[in-house]
Amino acid sequence: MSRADYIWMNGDFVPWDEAQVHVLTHALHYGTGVFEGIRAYETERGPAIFRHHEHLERLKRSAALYYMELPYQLEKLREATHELIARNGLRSCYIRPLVYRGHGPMGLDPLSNPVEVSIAVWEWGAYLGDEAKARGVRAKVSSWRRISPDSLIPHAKASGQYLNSVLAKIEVSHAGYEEAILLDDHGHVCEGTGENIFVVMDGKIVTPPQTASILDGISRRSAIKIARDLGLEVTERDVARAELTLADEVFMTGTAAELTPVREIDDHPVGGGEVGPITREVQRVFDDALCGRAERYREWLDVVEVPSTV
Ligand code: PPE
Repeated sequence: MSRADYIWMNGDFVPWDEAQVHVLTHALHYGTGVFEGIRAYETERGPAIFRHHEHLERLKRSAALYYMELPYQLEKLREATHELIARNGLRSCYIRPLVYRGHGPMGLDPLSNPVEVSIAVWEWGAYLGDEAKARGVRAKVSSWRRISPDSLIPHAKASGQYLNSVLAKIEVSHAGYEEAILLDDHGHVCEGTGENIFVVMDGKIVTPPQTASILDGISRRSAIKIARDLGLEVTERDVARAELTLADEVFMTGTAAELTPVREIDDHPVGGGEVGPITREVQRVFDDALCGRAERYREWLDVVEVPSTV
């Protein structure tokens, strides 16, 4: 992992190696944290954060679902992120805000533990491997089901919930695949360990709905908007497992993975095993939007203003 010089912790810019917590931090024991994954890209106008506001809003909502009130206004977190990118001299980076229950009383009632906030930034290259975006990944349906809304909150991006993704990821990587696809508790297709999923059939795009235990991905929303703007039909409906292998094309979206094609699922080549034309087209516009090359989606970019104090 590449490092940066500073991490923002509870209002201060702390040197990377000094950004530490106590071993009795509540979130370390019980997973009581929520986080975001955001990316900034180098654009003509400087580093620009993709859909920053939407990510910060989701962070606040995730925190609220676990009864945590953010001790900072979102605008303050936005400014801190700008300054952090500038202080670290980064042109493009991954951004990881984390809101978590800190050191305080032990036990499952977290309500008197402090709510702490940190933001880290670092350069993070191809998430699913160097060839993933160009050629697609090999995926396998995991034996683990995605967390159910009966016991957790699929819509919250909460630290503890990621044990589910961790199990699925370990399972498929031991089996030699690059990514896992999880089914929901009804056996419908849900999503990847860190990506939403789309299938293309007969020229139309289908993706699992909000009720299928997905995370409401911001890249997902962007891909849906882009595809519709391209004149493509996008339907949100339950997807049967078999449709994954019957599909002409499959792709995944996520902040870390961006738009990544899937070329094989459960040892079946998807379509002809080559990246299909609809995936290519949506991916092309998506990448243009990320890097500020698409005029139409400029409003999605929060250009980093370097504060005069840096
Ligand atoms: N589902 C899950 C479970 C998920 O973690 C992500 C993002 C998505 C869907 C896509 O959401 P969005 O990024 O808003 O389009 N996963 C983040 C964490 C990855 C990690 O390894 O950590 C990410 O992509 O940043």
